[in-house]
Parts: sequence; C-alpha cells; structure tokens
Amino acid sequence: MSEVLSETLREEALHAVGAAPDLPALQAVKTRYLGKSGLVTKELGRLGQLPPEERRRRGAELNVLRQAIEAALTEREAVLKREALDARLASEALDVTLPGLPLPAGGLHPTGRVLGDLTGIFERMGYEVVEGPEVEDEQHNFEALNIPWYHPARDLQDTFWLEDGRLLRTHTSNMQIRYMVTHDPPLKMVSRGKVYRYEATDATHEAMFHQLEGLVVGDGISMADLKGTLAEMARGLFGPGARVRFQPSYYPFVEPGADFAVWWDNPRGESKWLELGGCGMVHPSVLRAVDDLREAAGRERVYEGKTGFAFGLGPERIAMLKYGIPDIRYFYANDPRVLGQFRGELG
Ligand code: YSA
Repeated sequence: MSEVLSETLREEALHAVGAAPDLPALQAVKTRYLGKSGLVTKELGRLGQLPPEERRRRGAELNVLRQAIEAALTEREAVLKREALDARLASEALDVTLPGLPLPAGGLHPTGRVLGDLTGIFERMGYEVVEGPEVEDEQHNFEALNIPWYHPARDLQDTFWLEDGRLLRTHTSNMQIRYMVTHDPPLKMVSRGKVYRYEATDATHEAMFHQLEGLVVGDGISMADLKGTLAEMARGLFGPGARVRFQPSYYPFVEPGADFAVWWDNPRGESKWLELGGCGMVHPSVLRAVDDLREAAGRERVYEGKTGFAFGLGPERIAMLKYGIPDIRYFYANDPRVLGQFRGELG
C-alpha cells in the first residue's frame, strides 16, 4: 500500500467514523478497519513481507493510522452514547403537568350519609352517640320496654328468633334500657344501628334496615322538649323551612306516644309529609324496669320519679326521599348501577 493509499484509507475511515449514525454502525466501522480481517489489520499483517527498512517506515505509518482511527472511534462513541442517553431521557421524561389517570373512588352509602348527618346534628346538641348489640335478649328488646310476652305489641314486630332463645333486635329501643342501666341521669344519648324484622319486603319495607334511637332523661323533661328537639333535627336535616307534625300513636314504652312526620321543600318538587318514626314520654314502667335491672346488678335505683322522652326513626326512609330512591330494596341489593351514583360524593 502506497502513502497515498494510506492517506486515502485514513480519510475514508475518519469519514465513516464521523458518519456512523449510532453505536452498532460505529462498531461495524471499527470491524471494517481494525477488526481481525479489517483493512488496517490486513496491512499490518503484510509488514513481514517488506524489506526491513521499508517495514519500519510502513509500520510506523500504519500505527499512526490505527491510533488516529482509534481516537476518532473513541470520540465518536462518546458522542453517540451521550446522544443515546439524551434521547432516552427525553423519551422517558415525566410530564408532571399531564392530568392523572382517574382512580375509581368509593362513596358513602346513602344510609350512612343520613346516619352521619343525624348523629352530627345530635352531637352538636350535646348527645352521646353509642352503639349496641344486634343479637339481643327478650329482656332488653321487649320486657323492660313494657312489652311482656302476652302483649299484642309483640305482633307488631315479627321477630327473627335464634335457637338459644335470643333474637335479632327488632328496634334500637333496646339501647334505651342498656344505656340507662349503666348511666345515671341526667342523660342525652342517640344510638344508631341495624335492626331486623321477619316480614315480607316491599318498596318501603326491608327485613334488615337501620334505626336511630334517641333518649333524654332528667328532671322536668316535657313533651315540649321532645317537639323542639325533633324540629331542630328536621331543620338540621332538611333546612330552615322543614316542619314537624305529631300524631297520637301507641308504643308500650311511652305515654303519651306519637308518630312524627317531616315536611320539607324537596328540590324535585315531591314535597309531602314523610313519616319518620315514633316518639313519646318514657313510660314509668320502663323507668321502674330499669331500676329493677340496676338493683339486680348491684346499682342504685335512680330512675323512678325522673321524666324523659324517646324517639326512634328509620334513616332509609329519609334517604329515599332525599336522594329520590323509589324502592328500599335497592339499598342492600348491592347493584353498582344504584350505589355508583353516590361514588365520589363523600359529603
Ligand atoms: C317509638 C317510640 C319511642 O319512644 C322510641 C322509639 C320508637 C320507635 C319504635 N321502636 C319502632 O321501631 N317503631 S316502628 O316499628 O314504627 O319503626 C320506626 C321507623 O322505622 C318507622 O317509622 C320506619 O321509618 C322504620 N321502619 C320500620 N319498619 C321498617 C322500617 N324501615 C324499613 N323497613 C322496615 N321493615
């Protein structure tokens, strides 16, 4: 190979190195010139055939050529690696301004929302919020509430009986008894929870539903206190325009007893009286039964002579009206098309 050819080879090689678009192409250039059968390697292999003087000169020349190509390869490799890294960083860059992926959010069940609203209203009025057992005995569910076994009122609340003689509570009124046995007057409490009735279901009746029970006992508590309290509750639930109506009714554990209904300006134009529940002045027999239970438990008799009011209501009926749910059976059928409408609304 002549000096001119060597210069040509150098120009070609350096041009190929500079033009290699990526690392695999650069590797191919390296193989073409410096690989085992590369053009420069072949020339080096031929040195042995040259006379000694010529071999030295030619060897030095080829070494300079090889070093120049190696230097160019190293430099180009660094450039290509940096370019590849920049491209990768650009393609993997996080755009923190992009909108996030929507996550399916849960929501509060309509019954839970109404119960939350109700307990909030009573907490603001200074009531203690308590919960109690759903598996109950006859004593607390019926007898202490002035409903002896022969009393026809037991027919009003058909009962799921357990094999051991206990039952699934038919109302939250059991908590009146439990609370008074363990707490001295004066007291103000509300109790929320599930109740069970062995009855046919329809659009307004379920076999499992919820109740909120309220109880106030002290000195000189009157029917006026009861009416004022339920009116305050109605305004808290439905706004300042809500009104409460009382109609005489019978419950063995109150005297006098009443049913109460609420009127409110329904935004869907469905305003009507909504029967919410029962209420009344705590029956003296109930206070006496509580004192008996307290005495049996080694506690002081403190309820005779006191007065109080109580009420119990069904939150599902409120939720039906408030959210326009036409059938109570939708509440616990767990149909996502119904409950999904409350998704994301946590208020
Ligand atoms: C009455 C007087 C008091 O001093 C205290 C509480 C009570 C309420 C009483 N313990 C009671 O359970 N009455 S009730 O049988 O009429 O039920 C009260 C409310 O629960 C009803 O007004 C209704 O809103 C709801 N309810 C009753 N049965 C239901 C039901 N909700 C859905 N499905 C059912 N099967």
